[in-house]
Amino acid sequence: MGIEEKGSTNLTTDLSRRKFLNTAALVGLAGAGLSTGLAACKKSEAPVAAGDKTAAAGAVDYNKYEVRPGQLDDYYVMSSGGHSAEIRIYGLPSGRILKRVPVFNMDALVGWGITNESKKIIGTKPDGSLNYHTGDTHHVHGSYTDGTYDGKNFWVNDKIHSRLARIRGDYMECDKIIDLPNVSGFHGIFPDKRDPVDEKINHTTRIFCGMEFHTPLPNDGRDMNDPKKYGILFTCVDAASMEVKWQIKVDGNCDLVATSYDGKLACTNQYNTEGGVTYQEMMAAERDACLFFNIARIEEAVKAGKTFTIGDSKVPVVDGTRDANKDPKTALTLYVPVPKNPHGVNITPDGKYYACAGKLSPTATVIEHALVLKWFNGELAAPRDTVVAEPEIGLGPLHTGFDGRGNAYTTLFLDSQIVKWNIDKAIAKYKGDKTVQPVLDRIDVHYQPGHGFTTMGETREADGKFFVSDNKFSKDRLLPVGPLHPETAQLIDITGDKMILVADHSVYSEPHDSILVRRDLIKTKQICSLDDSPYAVRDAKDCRVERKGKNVTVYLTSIAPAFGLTEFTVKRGDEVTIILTNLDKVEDLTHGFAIPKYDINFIVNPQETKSVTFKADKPGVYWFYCTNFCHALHLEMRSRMIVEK
Ligand code: CUK
Ligand code: CUA
Ligand code: CA
Repeated sequence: MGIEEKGSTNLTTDLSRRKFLNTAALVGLAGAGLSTGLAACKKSEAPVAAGDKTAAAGAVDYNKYEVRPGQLDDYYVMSSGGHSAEIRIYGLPSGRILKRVPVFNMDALVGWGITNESKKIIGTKPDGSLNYHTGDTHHVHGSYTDGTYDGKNFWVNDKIHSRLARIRGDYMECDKIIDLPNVSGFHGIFPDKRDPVDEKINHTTRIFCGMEFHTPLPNDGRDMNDPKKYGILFTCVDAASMEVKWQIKVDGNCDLVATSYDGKLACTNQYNTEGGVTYQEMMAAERDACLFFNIARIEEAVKAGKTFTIGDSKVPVVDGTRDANKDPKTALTLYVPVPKNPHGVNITPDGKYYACAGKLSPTATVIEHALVLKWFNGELAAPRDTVVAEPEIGLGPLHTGFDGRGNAYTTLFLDSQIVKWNIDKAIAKYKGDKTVQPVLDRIDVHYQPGHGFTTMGETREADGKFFVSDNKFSKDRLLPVGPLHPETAQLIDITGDKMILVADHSVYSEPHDSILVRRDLIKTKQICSLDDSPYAVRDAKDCRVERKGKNVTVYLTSIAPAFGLTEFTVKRGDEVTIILTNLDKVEDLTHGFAIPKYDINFIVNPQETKSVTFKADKPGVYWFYCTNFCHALHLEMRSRMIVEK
């Protein structure tokens, strides 16, 4: 893969060609007049996005956004898959799907949930079956160094079973999954980012995890009919060891999570400060909260042993409830009131402000980072004094992205729009300047956007090129494929004053959140290492069958177009483990391995080792064969497993 220097993109290197196309296209249209030129087109020739006025004017040069054959995309999109429980990687601006990374789901291509290695990561019951077959991924975030992605790791939550998964950036594979103790509805997640200015450490060390659903603590049958006694925990996980370091018990609930650039604060929006159990109860208060965590103080409290534990868990827990944190000078937490059932909290790329979208209020609340620190120093009278703006932006605001030029882009679920607003203008208006208008532009999206994100927008290097709107409904935008429509991800050019809708991409159900990562920041490896596995079969001559009683181990290799054994024989009732190493070293020379009727199917990449264990309970001849087209003799790449009666 060609990695260009930082900041260099197809869009810039191809500027001259596109200028030419752009001008030519405009000249062509000018001859007939803009409007008649468009009207003369048949509908099939000029698909115009409903409600996209710029496109309707015929002024958009779509060629500009095309990724032509042989060209590479400028950005990786790391996207969650919701209840499909995976992560998807696609390219921008093309929208081409590049990979689906299985995480909490099973996947027959990779063999995720089938190989011993993946089962160990996912977790198994004593009988060897998977702990869980389902998951619900919402938020993918990357590891940071110096306030930007370093490409080393990615993390994603499982909302259903409250698990946290790590993806290694070189192979783009999940390498660790942990359970969060006593957590239900693990929703928001964010790695810390730590500026070298204030901290000796300048890379991600912790992952913060929010708990959305309040339950009895521990949830072992006590207090079930007394929701007032239910509790909520906010969890800190060590990024390197993936061990849970501490938890803090709080009032309300935790929805989305954000972290400051200086490593000092994490925060979460709360929609259920009421502690309600029905949606009506959860909507009772006019204001809920954005809750801030003073990380250094929490870690001091943990160190000082001001902790308790919950149930069987050994994780130290500190008290972050309102009553216990009334004195700002010692408080671990700050509850900033914000209207109403907020959804989404995001920090600006300059690290100065948090934008918390109102959801049931047509506002976004802007909270200043420096003022939160001042509150913790006892220098502010009230939590609301940290709020510096609360612009009205539209109906159903959910998530906000930033362009690095002082503008925010918020998804409006109810309005089906993206609204562009300026943070400084919002602050000036809040201070009393009646002449300023914070809202700069609006664009229709199709339809009901959930998350929206900008290129590099959650880093110091926000470049303000694209906004992607992940819409929850696509309705008429894509070919119908039965009752469940694909979702639309719409690509919006945000380089100018006006947002321009430039593409509709389809996305499998059901993405929630993505990060848009400049391609030079991701450095994958194409060849695995024999050292990755302690069981690697390092030479085709080492292929053999070893028996210890009923336990049989088959050592196997693959070199196109053959497996290292043309056959092996086991007996009915044996417990068989097959260890397969792909000795091919050529990039992209991946083999598959499938055994019919034994439900085994996985791939081995070059120099990779994987294993499976199963009971040989069906006598007969079974051709195990390569499932991944690898060679002119790919179909001939098959050998016999003979199971004797
Ligand atoms: S939540 Cu889905 S649209 Cu899980 Cu990030 Cu807001
Ligand atoms: Cu090996 Cu196909
Ligand atoms: Ca509420």
